[in-house]
Amino acid sequence: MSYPARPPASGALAERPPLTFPPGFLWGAATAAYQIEGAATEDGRGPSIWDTFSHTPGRTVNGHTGDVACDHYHRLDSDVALMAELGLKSYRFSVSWPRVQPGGSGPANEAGLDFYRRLVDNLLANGIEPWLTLYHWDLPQPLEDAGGWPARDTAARFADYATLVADALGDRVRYWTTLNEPWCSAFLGYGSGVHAPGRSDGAEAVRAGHHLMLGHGLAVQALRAARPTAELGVTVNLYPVDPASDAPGDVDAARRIDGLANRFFLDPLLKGAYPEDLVADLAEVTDFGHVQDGDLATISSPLDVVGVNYYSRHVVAAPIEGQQPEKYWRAPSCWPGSEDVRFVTRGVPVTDMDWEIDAPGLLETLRRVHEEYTDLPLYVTENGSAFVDTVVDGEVDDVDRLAYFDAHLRASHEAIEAGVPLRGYFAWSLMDNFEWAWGYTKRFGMIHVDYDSQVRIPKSSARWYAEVIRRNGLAAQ
Ligand code: IFM
Repeated sequence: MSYPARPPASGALAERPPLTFPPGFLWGAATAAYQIEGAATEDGRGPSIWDTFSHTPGRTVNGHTGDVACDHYHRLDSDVALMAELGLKSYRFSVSWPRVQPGGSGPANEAGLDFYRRLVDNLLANGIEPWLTLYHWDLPQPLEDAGGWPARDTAARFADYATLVADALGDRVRYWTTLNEPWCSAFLGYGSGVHAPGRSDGAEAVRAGHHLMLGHGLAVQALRAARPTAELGVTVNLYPVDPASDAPGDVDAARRIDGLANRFFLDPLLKGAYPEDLVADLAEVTDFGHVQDGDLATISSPLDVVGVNYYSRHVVAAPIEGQQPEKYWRAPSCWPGSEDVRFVTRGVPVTDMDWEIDAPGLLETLRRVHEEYTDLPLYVTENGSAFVDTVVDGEVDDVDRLAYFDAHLRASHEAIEAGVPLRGYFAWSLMDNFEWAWGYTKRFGMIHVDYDSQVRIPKSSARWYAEVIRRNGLAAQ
């Protein structure tokens, strides 16, 4: 088997016809609380696992932390003005759990909620639909101290927190996402340990994944009860997983990694069951004794939308004795029970994250979710790329990022033509921000941020995206 044909990955845009998206297509941009807000100790905010992790020497590049980040907490008005200039139809942000519940339980910290009330009101005043994510990785530290996501009780705490946010904002927020990328929370946070809280134990990662999904299900039930007209969903990060060849060992490696990366979440959330082959693959890691009667019914509580985050494809091959996979999310213990599978690089263009650029993978992913899992409306809730940007005469000409967006929007359009009910697209990210373990060394934004002065400069990609939104599609090139 050879790899599917790949598009030109970056650089100048190829000659292409114009494309128009369906009326009402929701054009957005996304961020997350810990990545942009700063104000880490203000107005009663408590510590999260990311505060603890980033302040632990050696955990993030250059010891970077989210203490100040983009100082969005103090620049809310001017940042929303930038969104309005872009013409965004929607803005996807996350609520910081430790701002709302500093200890992870108990009554709400009203000062923390006030920040989100102001944000939402400001968005609405500018005609921008708020899209609220409840959990983008910043677990209150006291809950981690009590066991974190591997502990079942954390799921119940999450539903309580969801209720507090629904009570405060449910009258003006229509779109609610429970979790962002539970794979990262579980397998990077508790498996490889390259993300907070930095624990490294395959069985705990599997338990964390289950309790994240249980928390999602309980939160969906709580939100549904509190706000019956809200549109509820979850966001998963998905990858096509290809075998490097037709050799049975490579095909089996692809099955295993697809199980851990994609089906671990898609099947319980949308089909109400763990895949049998995955459970068998994990037999030496866990007996799934943490799964209680009724959990899977809760986890698969009916949703209104599904969010897909897409960045790249995995190509994998059978283990070679003595050879270990390399780094970051390829780190071995992200893949409990399949640590020895090799991740193959194909030599196609990559972003500054070293992630291969693969726009057809987005089409494949959207089609798969629709054809194998659900008829629900889908949204690309994140898609984007890090590149090294340079400010020249006060401008940032990020042609590679722009080409990345262009290629992935064309793939999104193709998905719609193929019958996928794709209703919106959120660029990651509105602005450069704290890229987790990479600190501020990776830039994903359409808006450049100078972290010393906090000056924002819309890059070429931002101006281009504004035109895409204005036209509801792509111009001919
Ligand atoms: O920055 C992250 C984001 O927080 C979650 N999805 C992937 C992005 C790029 O790594």
